[in-house]
Amino acid sequence: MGYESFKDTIQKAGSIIIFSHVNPDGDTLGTMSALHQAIKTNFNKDSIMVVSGIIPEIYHFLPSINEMVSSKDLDKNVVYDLAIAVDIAAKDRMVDGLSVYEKAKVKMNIDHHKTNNDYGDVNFVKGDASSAGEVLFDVLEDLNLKIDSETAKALYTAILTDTGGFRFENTKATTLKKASKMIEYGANPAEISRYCYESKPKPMVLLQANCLLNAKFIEDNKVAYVCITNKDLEKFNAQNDHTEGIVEALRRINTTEISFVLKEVDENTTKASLRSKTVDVSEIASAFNGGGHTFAAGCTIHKPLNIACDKMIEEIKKHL
Ligand SMILES: [Mn+2]
Repeated sequence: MGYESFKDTIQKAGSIIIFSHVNPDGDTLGTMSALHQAIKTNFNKDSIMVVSGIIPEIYHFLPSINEMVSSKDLDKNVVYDLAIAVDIAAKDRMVDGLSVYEKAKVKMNIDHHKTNNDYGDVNFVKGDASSAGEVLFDVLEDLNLKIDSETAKALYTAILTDTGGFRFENTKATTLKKASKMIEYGANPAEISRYCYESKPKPMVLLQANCLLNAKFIEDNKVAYVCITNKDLEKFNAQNDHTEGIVEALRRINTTEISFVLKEVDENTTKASLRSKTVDVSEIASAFNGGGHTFAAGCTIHKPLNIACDKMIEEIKKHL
């Protein structure tokens, strides 16, 4: 893959817009923040950063986070020279930003999901990279572009969070080497870990405790799951992004092979997150037109919560 096209494309662009995926996580936000910073430092150009959904409080420390705008507030008629998607497995995960992305003169795609089908004009997609942040780091390093301390901080956050704190299967020797370089470039690992892992809002912790107490176990405890209603959130004054981490907590149980969390979006829409230790859950998510990675995937099921739950269990049984 030639990285030169990254430089050329950015040099040619007068206006640049960057998109993160819906329900943004540390990778999509960190990579977007890093890219914005790198474009500013290396090309002296500004870029607009677009988010769909709420930015979790724990990521408010990321550089330029206050400059990020909601996809809802975008002027849908503006045609940008260059639109860049970061950490976006499938285009529809840009939600209401998609039309602006589609309209752009050149579309770039920076990602690490193996289900990504190279939907951009210029694609930097590596299915074996730990995170979109790692892909961007490779591009910047290969081109000898400057990675300042702010860029390094954001990239380190992307790698750290998508590897679950350097614990998941996607943590390779090369991943750690790159993280080490980011520390040399100015990222502070203790500070970033404190923000990402030791700064949970109280409603989030209480919601998680409640979900674990109400978790269900089937198939000889191989499958652990919980269904979360909007009422559950209200009870703890929790927000949608506060459900993050529950599916991992269920996988942590020694008998669990597959864990999943279903979250009511509205009366006919349910969001699903899946995790596993051995089974390829991206295949299960694909059955509902979702996607993701082998051990972490997600989808949206256009059914009420209880029906979505039956359908999910039915599908999982085919894969056990
Ligand atoms: Mn990612």
